[in-house]
Amino acid sequence: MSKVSRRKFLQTAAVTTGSALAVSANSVEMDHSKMTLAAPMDHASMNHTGMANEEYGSMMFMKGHTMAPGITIEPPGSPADDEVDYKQFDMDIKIVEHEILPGIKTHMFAFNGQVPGPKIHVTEGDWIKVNFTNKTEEMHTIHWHGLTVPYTMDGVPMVTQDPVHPGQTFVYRFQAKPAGTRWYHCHWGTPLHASHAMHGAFIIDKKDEPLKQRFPYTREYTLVLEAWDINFARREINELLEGMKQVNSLMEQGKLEPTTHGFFRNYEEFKHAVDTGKYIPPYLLSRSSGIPLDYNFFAINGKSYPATERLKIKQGEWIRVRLINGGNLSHHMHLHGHDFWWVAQDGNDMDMPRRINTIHVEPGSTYDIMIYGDNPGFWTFHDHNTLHVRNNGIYPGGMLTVLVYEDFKPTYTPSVSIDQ
Ligand SMILES: [Cu+2]
Repeated sequence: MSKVSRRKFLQTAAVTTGSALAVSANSVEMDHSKMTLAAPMDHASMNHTGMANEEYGSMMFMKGHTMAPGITIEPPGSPADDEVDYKQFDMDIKIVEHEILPGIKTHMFAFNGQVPGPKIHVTEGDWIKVNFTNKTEEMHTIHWHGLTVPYTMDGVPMVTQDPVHPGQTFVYRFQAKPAGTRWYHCHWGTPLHASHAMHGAFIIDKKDEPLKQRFPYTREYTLVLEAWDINFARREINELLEGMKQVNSLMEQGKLEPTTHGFFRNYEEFKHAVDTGKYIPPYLLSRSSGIPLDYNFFAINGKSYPATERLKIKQGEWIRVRLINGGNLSHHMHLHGHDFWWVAQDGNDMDMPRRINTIHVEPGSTYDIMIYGDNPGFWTFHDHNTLHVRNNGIYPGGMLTVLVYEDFKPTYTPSVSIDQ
């Protein structure tokens, strides 16, 4: 495939998978004076950047974008390199085979090959630069959830930026604020990408941590809670890749027509194509539409019980646990043998910490708790919706881990335990 045709393929494939949400999001750029019904795409109309001509270039992608392969995009919105001292992070996105627990491996989108993505841990006020390179054949972005970044860095495709195309690098630059437990996730194809499993923790420490005065914790854990339908993920990834293959083949035969393959200049043109039956939007097809997700694996930091990482504590020690819900379901995390202190929500310290033993963890939200080691033993910490404490329907499993006292000599252990 030539460079130009490859870019055209990727561009069109992006639109095909971008769906109508993208269309309506960009309807503010509608220009009635330029409306004509679509003609088949013509290679000669491509300019040197591989972008379709103005007629077709302004609809699905924001004005001024560039689509040259391998290019690095640095949008405005934060100080230049020589104005502040940036902490740099390189992030890429690939499809990896991830082992949820022994015997269960499945393909997922993964930042730097990890599920969840790498934890970014910085101090409030730090200047951050993330060089994000897309190593898949799908579109992606990164949204910085709960951070007050400039809008150009917010990572919402078709609203604040073009999606990051295969092979491209997009540079996110912003100041780390406000402090607290925050996170990041992909904002393209969110039901698949963000939950399966393009998400990770973004922890911002205060320079002087006031919570440490009341809760002098010496260790902390970050737990990203995940709910997966691995059959949905497999189906979606395969169908996306297959769809891109078909688009590629049609394009090479010169049979790819913009209005029949989801490449519109504005909302009116999109609506007209649907109303006249020229274009069938993806949400009318069988794909994921109409198929309720059937979550079958529940994980903490990428692993289901008994593969989950244990929490360690000593007698007389405070530990801090940061809970981040990276999935689409609600969880109710219950700790046996202890009341803990709920001290922060969405990264912000609560005026009045509350003493509880079960905490709701809603989609998109983060919660911080402090646990005091005053009851030596082995204590489970799990979602009290016990349907989520299963692996493919088999109990026990899923969203469960164990709080283990390190300096504890057990006086009794059961004869059969998968945990010992
Ligand atoms: Cu993505």
